Amino acid sequence: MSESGTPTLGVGMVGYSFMGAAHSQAWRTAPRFFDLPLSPRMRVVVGRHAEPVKAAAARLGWDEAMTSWQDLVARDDIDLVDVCTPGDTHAEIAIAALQAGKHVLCEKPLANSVAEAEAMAAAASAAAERGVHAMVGFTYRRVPAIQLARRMVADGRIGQVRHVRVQYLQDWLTDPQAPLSWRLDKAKAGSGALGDIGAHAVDLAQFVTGEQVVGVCGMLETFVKERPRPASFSGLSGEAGEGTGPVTVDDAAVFLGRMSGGGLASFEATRFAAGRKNAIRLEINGDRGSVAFDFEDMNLLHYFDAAEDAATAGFRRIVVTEAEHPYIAQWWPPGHGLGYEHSFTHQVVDLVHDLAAGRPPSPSFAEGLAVQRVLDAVERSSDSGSGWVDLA
Ligand code: SOE
Repeated sequence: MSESGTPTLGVGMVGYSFMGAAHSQAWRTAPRFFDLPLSPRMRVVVGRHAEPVKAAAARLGWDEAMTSWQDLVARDDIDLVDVCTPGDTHAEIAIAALQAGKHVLCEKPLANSVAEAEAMAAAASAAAERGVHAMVGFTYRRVPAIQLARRMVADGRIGQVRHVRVQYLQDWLTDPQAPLSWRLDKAKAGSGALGDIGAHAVDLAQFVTGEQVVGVCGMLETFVKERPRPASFSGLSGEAGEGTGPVTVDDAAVFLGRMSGGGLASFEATRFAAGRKNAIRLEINGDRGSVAFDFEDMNLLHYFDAAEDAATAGFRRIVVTEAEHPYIAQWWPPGHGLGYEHSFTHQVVDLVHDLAAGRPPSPSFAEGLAVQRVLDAVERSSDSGSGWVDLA
């Protein structure tokens, strides 16, 4: 029991690089801005190398550092395992934690293959019968403007969905001298832009429309096939070394999709969109209007109402910072805006409420598996060059 009298939720996190830092911020911040029914206790952070993970524990606010996730999942004072590692270890850690009776929050994409994702979804389904729950970390769902877009589509404000257009544009690999990292190694990451940021694009398309992608046709490309090895080891870089090494994943993915409601979708996920830093651009066109969002202006949602008088109609700019908007009342007055890290805090808030209520969190591992199936279909379409791959 915590000092505030609410039951404690003992948390252990595996991995402490970029996602580990974002999740640590969320575990620290959520109870300070939101009234939570459980009090998260940041007990343990796990990493492979003792000294760096000990420094990370001090920097990120964890009580202890360990070097064995197996020992973590065996601890009685751990109620939830937060998996912030590259995709090649998601399945073994999450399944072991669920079988040990620990709730799991697992970073996206759920896994590096459909087979692994199926095993994770099966383990989560079995654990749910014992009141043990799992969530996959598609955090962009928890940007207030995205939540508003979903609500507007669900309320029929744009009518029947005809077009879904999602681009996830980054440019951190545009320079051919940018060094190798674990994200460029298929054995660690499973795929490149497709799984890393294309997974977000697919999940957002399905989340905002409430529909599923039921067929795809796509192509993947690796523009730069050899890169310098990183000069020194880090959690982000992976193994260091001399000379160059192969890039074994895609640099960019471009694919078409058909939505379960009959609409057409187009997706782009690239790390070569020079000048675009983290531009998640989503536009849904319906037969009564449109919504449009760009993460680089993440506090805005643009809305077009086709019923408006043509003489004065046009996209209007909604500043999504009113107390009526999701999560905003706990933060700042109108117009002050939120950032990237807030969606991670919202993820913790929703997860803790679900766990306290005994509700299955969303996105579930089954939803993560559905995204994995789309990614796999895009890879099969690209590899075989055979065009359309049905998912129905
Ligand atoms: C790198 O592309 C990355 O860190 C993704 O892995 C994250 O999911 C995204 O939020 C930001 O970009």
